[in-house]
Amino acid sequence: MNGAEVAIGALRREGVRHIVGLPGTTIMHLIDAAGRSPGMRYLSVRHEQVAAFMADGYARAAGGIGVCTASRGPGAANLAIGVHNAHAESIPVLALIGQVPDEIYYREAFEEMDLVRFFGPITKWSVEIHQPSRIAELMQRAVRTALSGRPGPVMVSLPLDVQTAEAAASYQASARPIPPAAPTAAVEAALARLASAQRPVIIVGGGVRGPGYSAGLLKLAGRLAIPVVTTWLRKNAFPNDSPLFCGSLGYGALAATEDVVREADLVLAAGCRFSEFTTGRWTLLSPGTALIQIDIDPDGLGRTYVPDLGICADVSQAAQALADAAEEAGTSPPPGRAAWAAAVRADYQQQASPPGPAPGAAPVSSAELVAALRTVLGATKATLVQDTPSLGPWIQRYLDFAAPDSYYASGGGSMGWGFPAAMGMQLARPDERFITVSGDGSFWMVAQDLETAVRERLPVVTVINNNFAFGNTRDRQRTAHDGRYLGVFYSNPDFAAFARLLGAHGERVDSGSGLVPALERALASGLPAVVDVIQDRHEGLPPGLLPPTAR
Ligand SMILES: Cc1ncc(C[n+]2csc(CCOP(=O)(O)OP(=O)(O)O)c2C)c(N)n1
Ligand SMILES: [Mg+2]
Repeated sequence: MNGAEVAIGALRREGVRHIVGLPGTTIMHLIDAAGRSPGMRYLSVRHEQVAAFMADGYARAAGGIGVCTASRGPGAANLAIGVHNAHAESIPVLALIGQVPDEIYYREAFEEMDLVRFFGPITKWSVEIHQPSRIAELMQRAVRTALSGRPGPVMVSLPLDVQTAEAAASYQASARPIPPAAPTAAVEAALARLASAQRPVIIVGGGVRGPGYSAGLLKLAGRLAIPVVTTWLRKNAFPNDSPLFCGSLGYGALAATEDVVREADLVLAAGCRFSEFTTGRWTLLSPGTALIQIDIDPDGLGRTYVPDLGICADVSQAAQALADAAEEAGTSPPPGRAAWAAAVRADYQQQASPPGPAPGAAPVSSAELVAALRTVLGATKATLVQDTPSLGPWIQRYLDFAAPDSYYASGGGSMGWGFPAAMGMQLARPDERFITVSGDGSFWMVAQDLETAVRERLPVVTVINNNFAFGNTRDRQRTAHDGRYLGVFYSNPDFAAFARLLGAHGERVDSGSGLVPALERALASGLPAVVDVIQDRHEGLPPGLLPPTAR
């Protein structure tokens, strides 16, 4: 076998069945080996950022690793945005990159680039393999590293002559480490505090990983009548129809959601890293609020808020242990807590009822768009993938997700993540439907890959909230630069016609009443589809909300 075949064989042994990339001299052997590997599907995209975002979406929806590939230099640089985003979001992505042959390295060879240094700060591990005999070992370790503990992206660079060299297929067993469990003493101490607190709250974050909801968290919150909020963009980490759910924190959070944390005497942080947005720049927790923090990563414990009790454990396991201990001990909430929790939820529900569409304000208002999405998602059980900046807070506030794994959003900040991520999710869950919502600026960064969606039969429905503007940045100029608009308005092509030109389904919607039928037709077409929703140039955030830090 050659090195490329050994590398692909190692990925196969780790369960990888999809590789997304864009060809280039230094990865042709890898692509060839993938094509000849039974059950392995290789797909080319039209820009490497799309490959990385697809791998990210695949990883999220499959609950495993997503693999993307690119050639050295320019290909690698194009891939980097998606690797950065995966790093910011702890998503297990493997970036497999071809490198100039070792025999000509360090001479500024064509497209030569120090890949290990370039990717070092944006990966969990960055490695270049120089010995053909070590390919299997290091590839398998790369997969384990990406998936274990706090997950994250890994970059593996394979010089061309290492790929073509004779190599030994010395694979290892595919074992995953058993995640750490909460020690009994910690469980008992945490339970005692949770049982006696007056106004406790659980903050659930991305450390609680699917598929499915955490049964332990559901049982714990229910048994002890503890309100639950989620971190920014993780609204689907807890069922939104639970009588204990009180919204999601972060940019655009409702006051009722923030208040339940501000007024808490005890916070249980379950897989929550206390990000800048979730905590409103670290202003959310009140002095004197006691903190129990559970995190799989010891480095995450106390990084920003120092807990009174820090437990290094798998979050779902620890929650289950707490719930079981409460059951065994017959622990019940103190008198009055259930009534208080119900009142907190009622407050939240009142604020979460969406405002009516602003009459005549725009061709299609964001309120109308959110209402249409609610109708269509409810009827079709499609999964929502949120890309868009300005519509994000509308979704966060006014759309509920009651089924597990039915909503994904990215807090890494990369425009253009949504559509490719949804394509990756579609690869992972081919029998389900995915609707992605993108800003027009964001969609146009990745629009060329509608061709990929058509070619590879990935029937993602993309809804564009088309305000002919970088709306989020426009709002900064409105609020922080006295309305001196520069570089934020532009024209767009007819996105629906563009979609049809590529063989996709395309529709333009310029009235609120046209939304639901258009979305239904887009789903029924069975094709990749674009629904271009025309909005006012100034349509954007919910009333009164400013972009973060633009005040
Ligand atoms: C790759 C990238 N470039 C720039 C930014 C900065 N940025 C954040 S939001 C935004 C505008 C987004 O415009 P659009 O996608 O049309 O969404 P809208 O706010 O108009 O709904 C920009 C430029 C970013 N987040 N990511
Ligand atoms: Mg826009």
